[in-house]
Amino acid sequence: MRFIFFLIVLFLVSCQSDEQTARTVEMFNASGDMVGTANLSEQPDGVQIELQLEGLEPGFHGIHVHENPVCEPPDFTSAGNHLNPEGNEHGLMHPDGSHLGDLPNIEADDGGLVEAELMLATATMLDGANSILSGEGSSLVIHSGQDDGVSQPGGEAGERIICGEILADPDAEDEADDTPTDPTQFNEDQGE
Ligand SMILES: [Cu+2]
Repeated sequence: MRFIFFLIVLFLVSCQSDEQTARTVEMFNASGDMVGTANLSEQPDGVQIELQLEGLEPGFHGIHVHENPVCEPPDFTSAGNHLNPEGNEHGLMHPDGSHLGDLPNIEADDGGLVEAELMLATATMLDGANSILSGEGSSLVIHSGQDDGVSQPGGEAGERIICGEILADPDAEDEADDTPTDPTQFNEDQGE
């Protein structure tokens, strides 16, 4: 019994240290509310994304990995363009496509819920030119409308409504949060 307990602990510890190949990303809407999660894990043929979301308009929504790990509501333009290290055209149905960050549309049910399992083909978490954690990282962005799979530059998928930061170093941000507020900075913020 004690040995089994030891195995379980070992398993949990090894999961935690595996941050570079598996990761949970928190997803936020334009009001700053957390509306779900995306579990990322590296597989032989790409990065798998297990998505659970609530509060969407029923129907299809475009979803892409964007190039900056910065989700500033309400418009999330801070996320930048689609992740596209190879300089391709946008769209999974485009003959000269696609962007590394292109994904198939997701569908929200009548209750606004999404439960989907997607594959970001040929991407890796950490290694090589197709890494989604290269530089500072990237972001996962969901749009108000459906991606048509061919229009440039973004499939006419409409506004960005949900965003999650895929940070290269998530611990760095935690440390920043723990730092006491700099009173000088506070004064500067007040002056704006
Ligand atoms: Cu997008």
